Amino acid sequence: MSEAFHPELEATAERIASMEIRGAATIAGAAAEALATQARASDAADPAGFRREHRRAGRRLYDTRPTAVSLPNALRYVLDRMDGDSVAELRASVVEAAEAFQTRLDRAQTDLGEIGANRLRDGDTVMTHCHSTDALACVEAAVEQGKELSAVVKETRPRNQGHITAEQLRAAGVDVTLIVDSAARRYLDEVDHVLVGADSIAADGSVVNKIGTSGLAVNARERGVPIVVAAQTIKLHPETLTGQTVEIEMRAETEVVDDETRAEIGGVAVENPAFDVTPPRYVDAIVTESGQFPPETIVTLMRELFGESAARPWADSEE
Ligand code: RI2
Repeated sequence: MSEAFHPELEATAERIASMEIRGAATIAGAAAEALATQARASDAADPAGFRREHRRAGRRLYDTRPTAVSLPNALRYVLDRMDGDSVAELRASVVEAAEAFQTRLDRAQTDLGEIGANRLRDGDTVMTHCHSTDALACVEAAVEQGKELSAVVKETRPRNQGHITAEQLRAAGVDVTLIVDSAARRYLDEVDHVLVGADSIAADGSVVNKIGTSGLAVNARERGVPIVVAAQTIKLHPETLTGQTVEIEMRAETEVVDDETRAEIGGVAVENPAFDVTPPRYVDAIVTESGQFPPETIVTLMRELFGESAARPWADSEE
């Protein structure tokens, strides 16, 4: 099986691309686990073959979705720790790094939740967009502290991840009202916070999150409602430190209109960008496991964590 992808790694890659596995933190954990599966089953003949196989496996995972930086950051974490003089040592290093990554991920979300919960007062109402486990962790921690909360949940077209948020908040004991995306401004006067997650955060504090976040933030600012972004530090995009931009994923038009509707409408273009960019001036705070930050200061944390360089330990496409 040397140099081939393990069927489970291939399945994980396909499930990330199809969004069966979705959400930036969940994708990161799944990618790290897939590398561990590849390592456990590897029959590479020598250390060089093992390294090549895992750099290629990293590339397979990297190519699934372009926007959430948690995916390449997970690959960096595991592949940078691939170390040893024998296949057995290399295998152990990859498995150990993947396990450590998952532990850090879980701990970061718990710590972030505690910090985010401090912003929420008993009786507050939050407005959410899409489904973010980091954002949910803040609400769940506040509920555990005994605070009673309500939520206005945007359905989040085209894939309606707001339904997942509605279900999970309801299960946590939150009073939930589901609205269509275009009703958001009407309800902003009734909420105390806009609370969203992030797929990537750029060095200038721009927040890349589910399409519709930037319009919501502009409207919330106009209404005087604070915009809080819950994002653990694996959402910080190190390549933006050197001026690179974050690629916005364009998804299939079939997510927006089915074939029948498409035929009825006739010859129009359909575009389906999955994410947008909210400029830092519309964001009040970024809540991470290391504390909460005004967006303009996030670059300091990013430098501390990543230095000035962001290596790409996965294989180049021609390898
Ligand atoms: P957590 C999601 O993207 C949403 O944009 C959400 O805000 C973000 O990932 C972060 O999710 P998608 O995978 O890591 O649904 O907070 O396209 O769970």
